[in-house]
Amino acid sequence: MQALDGVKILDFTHVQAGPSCTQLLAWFGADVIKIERPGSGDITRSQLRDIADVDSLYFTMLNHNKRSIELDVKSAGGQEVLIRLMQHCDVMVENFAPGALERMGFPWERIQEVNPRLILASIKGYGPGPNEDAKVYENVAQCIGGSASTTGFRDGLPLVTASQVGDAGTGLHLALGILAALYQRESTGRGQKVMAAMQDSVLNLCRVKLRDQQRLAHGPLPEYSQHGEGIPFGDVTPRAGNDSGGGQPGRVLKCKGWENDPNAYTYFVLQAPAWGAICDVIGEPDWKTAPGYDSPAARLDKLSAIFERVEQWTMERGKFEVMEICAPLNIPVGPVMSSKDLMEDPALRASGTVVELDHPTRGAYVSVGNPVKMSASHTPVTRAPLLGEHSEEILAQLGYSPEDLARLTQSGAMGRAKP
Ligand code: CAO
Repeated sequence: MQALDGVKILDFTHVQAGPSCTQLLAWFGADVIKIERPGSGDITRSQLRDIADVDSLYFTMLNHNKRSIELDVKSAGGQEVLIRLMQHCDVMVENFAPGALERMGFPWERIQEVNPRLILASIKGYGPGPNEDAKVYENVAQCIGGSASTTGFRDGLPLVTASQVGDAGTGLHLALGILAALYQRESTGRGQKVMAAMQDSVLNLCRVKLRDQQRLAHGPLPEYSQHGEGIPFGDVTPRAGNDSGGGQPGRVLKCKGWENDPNAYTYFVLQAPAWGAICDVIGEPDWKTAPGYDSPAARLDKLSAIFERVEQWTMERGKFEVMEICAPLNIPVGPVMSSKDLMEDPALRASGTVVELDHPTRGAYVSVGNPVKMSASHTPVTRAPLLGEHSEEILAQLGYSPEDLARLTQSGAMGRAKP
């Protein structure tokens, strides 16, 4: 039994933002039917390939637990099947460029005629306004949503982050909207349009930076290291480097081996309740009560010097050793984990957050499983489907006979017949 057993999703998504949303729903047990263009499918199948003629890791890591049907939705046969799928499903999820669904012949009014219970969930770059027709990709979303202007170092370029907050962040928001719409449908009996714009989703994730923008009107931001360095603030939220964005100061500090290992670092938070333990562990017990050190406010103007002292201590220890010493003392630290560290982490393997799967053409591959754990809805992660792997099975489920299948295949609506 899974939480979304019985929920049927027409997955009309591509690239990353949409597929990350429908993958979440699939993990919770929804039947996700991915419609793909005959012959080529989702563009990511062939992007960043590591093995020739084999579905890329890009695709195979974003489309777990789904079924794939090849369908040319612009052909007469394809439109016929699409309509039947719309009648069969509870939710249609899409992240085409603005207007694509209308050009396909399915504005919202028509969708409602086809199935008034169908929820239409869309990802677009921008919400309504002057840019609503613009195409948007991950890094563009990070720029337009306020992430890039506040990421990086003060004296460097705006930076994009590796976290896919534009794509997967928006996918998450959309998934939540879909579940809310499904819940509302329980009482109304009707579907509705659900839209998550990438700009809005990134902005929601950058909420604390809008907080800081307003705080600037009332004085400098003391937790930013530039304050301690005596550098005045301008009138926009500056890039904060690795400074903590919360009320507890934090920095990235070197650990043993940093000269040769790009990830031999730890994050270290000078959390106020842990101050005594921090002073003891780094060998500065007097700082616990010394004037100028004995309260978070008093420490603000010497944060850089304090972190330098802490770093002298961390530099003599490995990043995992720092964790082993500090975590039992309730000091919030965390090693800078490389992708390799994460792939090999036994706890993540044991919890199913990192999974190894077998794929018919690529063999074994490692992927990220469902990060959300539920006590009564287990998530077995299955590999991504091959292109059109479930076409026949899905058509049969929709009530099509073998003759219909032959007719649709012959018309080209389903791509070339499989040998
Ligand atoms: N059969 C027939 N036609 C199909 C089809 C199918 N199965 N699947 C898609 N198509 C067609 C669409 O109808 C559309 O045709 P038109 O241009 O004639 O309307 C076309 O293929 C592709 O649509 P697109 O414009 O969405 O694709 P693109 O590669 O040019 O743009 C992207 C990609 C991501 C920039 C754009 O889709 C977009 O802005 N999406 C919304 C925001 C978003 O999700 N961005 C994140 C992407 S992940 O990084």
